[in-house]
Amino acid sequence: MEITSKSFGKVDGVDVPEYTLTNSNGVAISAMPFGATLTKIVTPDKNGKRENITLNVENLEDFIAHRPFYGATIGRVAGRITRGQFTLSGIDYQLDVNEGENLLHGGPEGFDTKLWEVRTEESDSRASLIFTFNSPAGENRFPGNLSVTVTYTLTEEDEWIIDYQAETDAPTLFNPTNHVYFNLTGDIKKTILDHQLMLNSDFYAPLGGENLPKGELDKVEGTPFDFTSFKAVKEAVLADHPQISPLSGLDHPFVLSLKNDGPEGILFDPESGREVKFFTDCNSVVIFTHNAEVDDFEIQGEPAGQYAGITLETQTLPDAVNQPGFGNIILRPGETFTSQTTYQFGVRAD
Ligand code: G6D
Repeated sequence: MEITSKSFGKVDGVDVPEYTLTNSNGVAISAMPFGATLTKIVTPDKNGKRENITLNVENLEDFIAHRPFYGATIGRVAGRITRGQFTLSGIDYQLDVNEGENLLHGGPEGFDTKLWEVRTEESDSRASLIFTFNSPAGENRFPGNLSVTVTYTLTEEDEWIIDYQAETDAPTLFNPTNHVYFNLTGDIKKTILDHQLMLNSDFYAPLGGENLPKGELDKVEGTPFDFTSFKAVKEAVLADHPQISPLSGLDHPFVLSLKNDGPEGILFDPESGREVKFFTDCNSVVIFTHNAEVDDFEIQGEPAGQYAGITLETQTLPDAVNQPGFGNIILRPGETFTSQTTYQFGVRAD
């Protein structure tokens, strides 16, 4: 295992390092403490060619100015909270909203906009970046002082393990995710439409107006949302379906079966042979297929095009605090929140 670091830029005069963890198979992950953000994943393809397989912002200025969420830690609450409102312990809360009347990805002062503390840990078989951040009570008008630790670990088994831990001094909400976009071709000028996807998911959450979950869970069977066996992402993204056509793609939560006898999902690129398996204890994964070109900054000299990446955002179902049956995202004093998601990288021939 090797850990290196270089400067990624400065924020308010403070140098922001980008760390790179590399294992003996040539798999490397890079991350920076601004937003506890994953900036790069380099893996070999079936011919041994090492390339970056994520959408990555190339400089800190663009990351701060345009807030693309690429690779960032999202919190306190991932996804949308309807009208930014919820009731907890008999108290009605109104959060600061940032997408029309709703809250998206933690609000205007989300975790991705914060400079976290970082330290490293290393052993023979693994290396970790440990990010910590204290979110004060009242941030985005959330209750409770929340102390958060997010650990990124690279192993010799080619796994990127994300461990979340948090504690609070008053009842609050916590539902983090990582907003990494994969493009397994290694060339972000190509799309992810020909990637193959498999998910242990029999239900998805349909969206209503403003991309808010309707509160229902619908069967995937017989719909383009059925990824219970491998199929090309484009079969869903380009489908003529009332949940998909208006969005020009997927931006949907899938309920995970959590069978615990293998990965919850696998993304595979037949051209490069690369695959990513993911394992999680979260009850859902949000699949977002980068449905429009992002042209307010450039990556490799060009805007990131439509379908340039696909997310596997593991989390409790979005808007859970307002949708019965979506899961519990309430954290209380005396409790320790823990959650783990693992992405495992590999190659296969077919
Ligand atoms: C998320 O679901 C949301 C999208 O709607 C949003 O545009 C993106 O993050 C930035 O996955």
